[in-house]
Amino acid sequence: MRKWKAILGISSGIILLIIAISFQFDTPEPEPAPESTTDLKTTPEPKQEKLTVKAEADVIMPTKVSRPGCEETDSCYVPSEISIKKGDEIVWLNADVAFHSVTSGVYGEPTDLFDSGHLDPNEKFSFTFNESGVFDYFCTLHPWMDGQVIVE
Ligand SMILES: [Cu+2]
Repeated sequence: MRKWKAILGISSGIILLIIAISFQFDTPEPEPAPESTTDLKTTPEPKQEKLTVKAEADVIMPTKVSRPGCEETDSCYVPSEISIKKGDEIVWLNADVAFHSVTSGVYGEPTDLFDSGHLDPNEKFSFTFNESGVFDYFCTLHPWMDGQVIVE
């Protein structure tokens, strides 16, 4: 009888071993790492450059020139004196928060060459100089504001 028990014990041991091995084979393999080709290639959004209002200008009217003081440093129009060639255009920009004008002549004695009228903040005015000479201009609202265009 001992012999049978031993055989039974061995065989049951073998069965358990087989079960254990098969169980090991059944264990699911670790899932393969996601292939790099499946990466969603996100196309970078094109950088939208903000359209700056900062327009190109040759002469600007800076802030606070609606009060006297800028004439002391000659900075009511910047630059207050500009030299160009005949046929060139000058663009003025009102970079102030107040109205200004670009008017040919001197205060009290305007000439008929050009007059921007009242320029709103951020508004521009341009004029093409087709004659050579020295052209004074001023602001009709602020007597202390003056500038000069030299056309060669
Ligand atoms: Cu002004």
